[in-house]
Amino acid sequence: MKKELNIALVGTGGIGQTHIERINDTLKGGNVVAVSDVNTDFGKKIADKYKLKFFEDAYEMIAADEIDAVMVTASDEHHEEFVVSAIEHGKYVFCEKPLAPTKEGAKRIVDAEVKGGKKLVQVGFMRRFDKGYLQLKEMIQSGDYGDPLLMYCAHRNYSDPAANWTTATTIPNALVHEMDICRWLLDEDYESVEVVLPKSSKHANPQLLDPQIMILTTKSGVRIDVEGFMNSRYGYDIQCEIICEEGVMNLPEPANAYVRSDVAIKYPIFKDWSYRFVDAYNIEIQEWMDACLEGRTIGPDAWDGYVAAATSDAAVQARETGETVKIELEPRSDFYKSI
Ligand code: ISE
Repeated sequence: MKKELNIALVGTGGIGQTHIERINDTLKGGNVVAVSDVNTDFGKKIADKYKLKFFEDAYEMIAADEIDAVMVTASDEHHEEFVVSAIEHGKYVFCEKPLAPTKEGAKRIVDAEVKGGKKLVQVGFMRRFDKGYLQLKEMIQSGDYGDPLLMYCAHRNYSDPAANWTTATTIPNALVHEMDICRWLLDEDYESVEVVLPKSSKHANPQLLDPQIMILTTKSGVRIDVEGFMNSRYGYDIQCEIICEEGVMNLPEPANAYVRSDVAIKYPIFKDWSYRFVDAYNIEIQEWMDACLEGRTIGPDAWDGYVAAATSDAAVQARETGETVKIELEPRSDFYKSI
């Protein structure tokens, strides 16, 4: 068995760079050795910064004999082409969320993987590796509190003018995390989705209605209210409350010391997701590399990416039409066994 993976990374923006740093400086079992970016000048700068080989042609990089595994951190609309290329070369591929911005794109990835006959894809739904969410899942599965009936979730970003949020990108880029994590926590698929648009914040840019409320209903009837607020103006804040028949559970706040001062008790919260979920990212990528070295996959797979994309498409349609939209999925192949 190989001891270290040579990893090629496509897309050298913010998340790509944090993955290069965590893999090359903190984690064990692999190194990012090569990168590619559609923006050649920028990609070359990043390659120089981290002393990596730069490929102008990402497909050539993915195909190269020296590359064992691929990481796709390109912009969402380019995920599909690189993930499919990795699959066609029989290489393990970690793709940041969303697997693809549409259901059709994600389905083409699923089809390519099934055709190749081997599971190779992991999707970057890092919350599944977060200690707090894992504790919630364990509590639900214990059955000690009865069945979950309702969930209240909030996904609040501080406010990042550079992120250029639009009403259309909030659902597939941000709320897609909620779609995946709630389905994983409850271990069941969704029946339908609605979206409600309350009064919009004056801090939202003109292309964004903010906040949005997405209401998911699972097959067994659990109702999940998700607030997506891209301009909270106070921090990056993720909330999850699960109302069960005999108890109510909450996602723990990240542990931060607090101070009594100035007639108040204060403790800091994170401003950005990369800090809030840093441990989850590290565990996720470490486990991905361990699994690749052992010739297997773990965590959210291409089917999970497809379900999230189908849910996200339905939510977009629900927002546009004001209707409750049924979430239709293709039949799941035995290739993908469980949620
Ligand atoms: C960002 O793209 C992410 O993926 C974060 O995990 C998410 O919480 C955030 O809202 C997005 O901006």
